[in-house]
Amino acid sequence: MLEETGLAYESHLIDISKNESKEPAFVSLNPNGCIPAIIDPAGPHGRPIAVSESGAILLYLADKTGLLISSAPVKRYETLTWVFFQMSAIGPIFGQLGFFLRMGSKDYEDRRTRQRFTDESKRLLGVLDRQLEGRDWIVDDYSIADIATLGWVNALVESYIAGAILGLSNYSNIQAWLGRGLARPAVQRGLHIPARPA
Ligand SMILES: N[C@@H](CCC(=O)N[C@@H](CS)C(=O)NCC(=O)O)C(=O)O
Repeated sequence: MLEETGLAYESHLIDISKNESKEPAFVSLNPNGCIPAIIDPAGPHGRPIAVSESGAILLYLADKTGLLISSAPVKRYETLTWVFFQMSAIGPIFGQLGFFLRMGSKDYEDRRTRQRFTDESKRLLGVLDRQLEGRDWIVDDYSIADIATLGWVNALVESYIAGAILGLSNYSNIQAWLGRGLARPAVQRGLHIPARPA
């Protein structure tokens, strides 16, 4: 989002595997101790503001710049619907799938949990695929709904290696949308910011 809007910013690497998001300095930005969080030194009334929860951050930056969300009420709420769909469903379910497939798989022998999150992830992919039928982007023009969602779908493939398990190639609208999203220069830059240690 920061790359798309062209806003000046400084990035900070927070290593959640070392619990850095649970340290007091970070928790002062997000009481829930989860990345991402931002501080805008030039917030409303010229005062600094901390914003956490990626949906709130995206909306904050969209409102600040007047970019990536329509100002027309119907399109604005349609965009927010899909942002909330990511926050309430895609993010939590894909995140749990990733946990049970990769990070936590050795600690959980019962495969029913993994199956549950696989099935639910497929259902959610179906919802997204149907929304993308006949559209380049989730709500007509590229928006914060796409930015919110692209990262999670990309993580299914790149981080969780779940493309085959989920039959991702069957969701042709998602495949095309993901390709369009990843072809955006701002997305390509953003995927590598902040740089990870080798
Ligand atoms: N709904 C939150 C989810 C944030 C979230 O789950 N962040 C994870 C990484 S993807 C995290 O910081 N986990 C650290 C932890 O749980 O210790 C958002 O969209 O910002």
